[in-house]
Amino acid sequence: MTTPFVLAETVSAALAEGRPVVALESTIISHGLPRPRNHEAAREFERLLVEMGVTPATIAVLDGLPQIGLDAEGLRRIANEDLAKASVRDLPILAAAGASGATTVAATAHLAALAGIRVFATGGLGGVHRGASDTFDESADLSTLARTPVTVVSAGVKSVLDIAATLERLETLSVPVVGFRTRIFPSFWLTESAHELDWSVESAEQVAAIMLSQDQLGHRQGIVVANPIPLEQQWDPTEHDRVLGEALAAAERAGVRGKAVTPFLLRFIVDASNGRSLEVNLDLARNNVRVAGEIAVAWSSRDGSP
Ligand code: PSU
Ligand code: MN
Repeated sequence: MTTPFVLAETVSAALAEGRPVVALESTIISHGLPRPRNHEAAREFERLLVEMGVTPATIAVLDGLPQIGLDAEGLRRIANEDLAKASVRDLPILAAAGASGATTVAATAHLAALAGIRVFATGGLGGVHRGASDTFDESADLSTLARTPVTVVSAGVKSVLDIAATLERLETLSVPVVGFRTRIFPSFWLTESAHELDWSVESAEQVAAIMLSQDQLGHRQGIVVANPIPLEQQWDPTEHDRVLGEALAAAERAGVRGKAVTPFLLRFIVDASNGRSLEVNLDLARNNVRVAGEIAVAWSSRDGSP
């Protein structure tokens, strides 16, 4: 049987030789960041990894084929074409239609795991939306992590979501959540949320040890590594609260539903903050890429590595 995806040469060589690889998502590029900064960001995230000796694998579906690792033209396409936002359930539909899509955390993690990539960097994880008890709006990122053995480094979840409910769901789904050098769950643009974590790690090696132990225990879940933006880089909390309130009210007024909700809120917030939220978003994503790189290095040099 042929593989249902295309593995870039660089990625297949790194995987075959047991060298570190980090998966990167494309929805953040296509739907989470404005042009042209999104294209710069896509290239920068890859460059940061290469500088660490880690092979980047940006994932997207192009013309029906899931691509694990994009070339320069692929990065240009995800940044500049109006691609569908693709979660896990959309993958077979895009494949059958020969269509293209930017993959969410869920779809990226799924494809990464299929290719044997264990570490993934993103900005923020999807989660339970506010008002979910009425709308049932909970990101497939959560249910996917319950059955996908990929370690996702994020700055927590956006404060547009219901953070408490998101953490409860991760508990129910048996997805471990560890703070990276913190016991407080971050809230994306802000270093802290109001929520404490049970566990924290101090090093990438500790994360690799948890991954190994998960494998030995026969667990098939992913791991959420919550990596807060440093305090001096966070968004001003007062400004954050004001813009967040405006964004939620605007989404309500516009009646946005389904997968349009997250991109709507992100775009509104970038505009209403005069771009400040964008700079913070880029800073936290860079931090996550670096930590994911360290974890991938620790994972590839772990004891008992095949
Ligand atoms: N958080 C961000 N930027 C993003 C996303 C989340 O800060 O671009 C994207 C990710 O791709 C995530 C998706 O997987 O939004 C979640 O969308 P939904 O809530 O529709 O599942
Ligand atoms: Mn949703």
